[in-house]
Amino acid sequence: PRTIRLAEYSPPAWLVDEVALDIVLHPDRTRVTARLSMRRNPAAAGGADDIVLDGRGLPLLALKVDGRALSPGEITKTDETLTVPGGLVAGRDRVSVETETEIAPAANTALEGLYLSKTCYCTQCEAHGFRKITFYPDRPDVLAVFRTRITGDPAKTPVMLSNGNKVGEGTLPDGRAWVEWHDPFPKPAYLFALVAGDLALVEDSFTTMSGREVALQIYVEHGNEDRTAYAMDALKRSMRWDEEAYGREYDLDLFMIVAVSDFNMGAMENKGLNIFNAKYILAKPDTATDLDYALIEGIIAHEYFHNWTGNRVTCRDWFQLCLKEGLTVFRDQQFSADMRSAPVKRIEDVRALRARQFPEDAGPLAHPVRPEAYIEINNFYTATVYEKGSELCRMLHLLLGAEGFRKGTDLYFDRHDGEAATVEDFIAAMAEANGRDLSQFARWYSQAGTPVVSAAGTYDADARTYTLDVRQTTRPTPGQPAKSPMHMPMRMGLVGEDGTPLPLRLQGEEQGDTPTDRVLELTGESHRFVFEGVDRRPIPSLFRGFSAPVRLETGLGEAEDLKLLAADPDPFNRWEAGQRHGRRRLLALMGEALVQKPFSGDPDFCEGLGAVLADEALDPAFKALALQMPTAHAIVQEVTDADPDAIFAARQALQAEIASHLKAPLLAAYERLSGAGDYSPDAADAGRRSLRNVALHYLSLLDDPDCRDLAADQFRAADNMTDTMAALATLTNMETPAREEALAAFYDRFKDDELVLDKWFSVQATSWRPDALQQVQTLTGHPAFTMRVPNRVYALIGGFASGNPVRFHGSDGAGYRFLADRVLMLDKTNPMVAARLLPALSAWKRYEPGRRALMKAELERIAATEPLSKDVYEIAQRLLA
Ligand code: HT7
Ligand code: ZN
Repeated sequence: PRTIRLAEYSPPAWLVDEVALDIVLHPDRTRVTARLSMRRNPAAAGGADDIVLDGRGLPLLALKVDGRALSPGEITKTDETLTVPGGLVAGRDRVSVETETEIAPAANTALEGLYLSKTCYCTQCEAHGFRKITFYPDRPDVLAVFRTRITGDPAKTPVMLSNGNKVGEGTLPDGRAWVEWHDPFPKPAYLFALVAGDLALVEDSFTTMSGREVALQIYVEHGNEDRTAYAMDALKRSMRWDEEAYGREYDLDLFMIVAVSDFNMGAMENKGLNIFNAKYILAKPDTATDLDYALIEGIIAHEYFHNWTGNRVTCRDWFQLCLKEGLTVFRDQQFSADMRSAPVKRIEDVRALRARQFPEDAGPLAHPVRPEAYIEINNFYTATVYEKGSELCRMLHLLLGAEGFRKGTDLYFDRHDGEAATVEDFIAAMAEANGRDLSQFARWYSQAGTPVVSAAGTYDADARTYTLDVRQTTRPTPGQPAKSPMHMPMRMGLVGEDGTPLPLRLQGEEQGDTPTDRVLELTGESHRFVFEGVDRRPIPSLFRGFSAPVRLETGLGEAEDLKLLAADPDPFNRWEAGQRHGRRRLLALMGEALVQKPFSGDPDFCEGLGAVLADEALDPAFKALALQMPTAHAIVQEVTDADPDAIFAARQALQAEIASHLKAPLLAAYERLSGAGDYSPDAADAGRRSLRNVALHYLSLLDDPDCRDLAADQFRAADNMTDTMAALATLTNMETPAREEALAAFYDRFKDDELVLDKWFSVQATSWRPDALQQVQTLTGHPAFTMRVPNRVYALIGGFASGNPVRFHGSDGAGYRFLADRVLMLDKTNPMVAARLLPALSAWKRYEPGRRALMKAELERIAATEPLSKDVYEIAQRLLA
């Protein structure tokens, strides 16, 4: 397969001003006629003036250039492109190119291009789906105005949607219906969308800041109308927030969202017609968990925010993906922080970053936020591009301040509205709007790997000074052996033993209003900061709020971490200190097991956690996070020759110790938090449920008559899906007849609800019982299981491979074999989803020799298989390199 390189970018020789699509729907023979009004690109290098259209696996039924039909001998056609030689259009600056082709949506199992989700036609064009629909220069730097006519059987597709505004509709003499849509905003083909089916409509409206009325429409399967209220509300809040926070107003008179059951990813920001995985739209209390609600809110916001960051200003090429994704993730994180608790949201985001992006940056799949080469762009919709991309925006926000950041985005939108931009354009706008030099900062986009920052402090009681030395290094990553220092903000404070904030006056600064929390900028390999007027030995609280995406070696000991856990005024670092100590404990327990010592205890840590639990001033959602110990995945990142059984045993021991030490307060909290009254998905109620369910988790680890029936009782009494699932997950791990009863009752109640059934599959996939793999294998034969629906695959296969750190890694390698078999099976029908399962093996080099060899063997087996999609081939190669 061919490698595409950023360095080889060249502008298109021909642009498209307007495209008229005529699509006549049929499951096996959809006719697509496309008339492109093309113009020579004045910015192109010249010479290469062939007209090259992408078209993947499309038959060419007819081709006209300026009205003249061309014969096959006059053009060049491959399975990927159609080329009209420049000689045929010599001397002409504008040409019209008309093609006709035929496609089979019902046979499209890859879910890219035009496909059928059940009986509903829908599209997914990012990144390269449009070329599976018609011949077109399918690249994001070609922006055109689209006019789309759709014809279909009104009995089967009474709803026919595309981007923009509906400008006409009618009925043909043979009874078929047609509609015509016109999108006045020039856009790249990846933002094209079409939906046609028998769908129910839920309507609302929004008045923009300039007083325009926008019709809001959510289309769902009939029967799901009562599950759209939260999504609609989240949409209206997103629209208002973007006006208030960024001055961005919606630009069309209609905004549509469609929920579909079959979708490879979460959602898609097509202009004026967002298409969503139904999982991120549909919610009511008895079917959706608090996490589902939070994801719906965040993803609705994310796709809506793309209207400016991605659509109005789009990307020049796919290497610039972080330009729209990183910035849009940052905006959706800011939105959710404003809607909910900002510290809790920050902790959750950092947890996700560490769980998904840090391993990526530390392993064979490491790549810069702006990659420089790819074989299959679908493989680069990664945590690095999205989540680390967002962290880079967050650092700019901190370095420039909220106002400076806003000045930068204003300039970026003013300058590039209607254009396809680059990361350089974004950085230039930020730098110029603020009079700052961001050239070193830009390195974050091109240098992969997570910097390690180590800190060491010394206190001089006589001089009342505290000297802080910090040093940064970044380990080599694939293709980047040597690293340079990064420009990063370090938000920090110094606190006394009881958490008292101490003044932060650097040597040479004037006395006066001294802050107790400030941002220092690191640019070199090492820095020394000398703080004066420090009247007692401080504990440094560094990278508050996780102010830069680094691994921090604090140099702090147990006692200091326990003090920060008790009293750091920065909530993020308070949580962080607890996690650091939890990790320390887990590593110690693993060490004890290795030399066959009985597990030691740590009553001080348990007391520290108990104090957090008892603190009336703390948000329950924060307490829930603070009480959870580092995950097994996190520990794998910390050790060499990881042994999943040892990690599991240490985690169970540590949690059991915490549970037995805190049994009384956990039970009291469990009782106190048992919510009465109507369910609300808001952050406060969700936080209380979260803490109660953490308590349930701990208490269920105890072999104690007071706790034994809690999960089964909760399962029976629950009136919302959050509590139901927490109880079911707990029961699924247990050896009790209540387990089978609960699983059967759940299935019976929800067997016709596909989104809830996914939860039933995934809860069994993630069970830590020794027979989990066997259960998963059995479930692949369940009548409700299918490899054709991505959500189901992610729930069962993905749940097992990525969400079951102990049983997936069984020492006989059966888990790895199972995953590889499923990846190979899926590769034949849906390569994108197949490739997204593979990173479950990406940390293979971190495991002990036995597992390492077994994982490697499965990767080699995959890599040696023929034929293999580009998607799976590329990931397997990179994992083995
Ligand atoms: N921009 C969207 C990405 C996406 C996608 C990419 C490749 C294949 C299928 C896809 N579905 C959605 C979603 C987003 O980040 O907003
Ligand atoms: Zn996005």
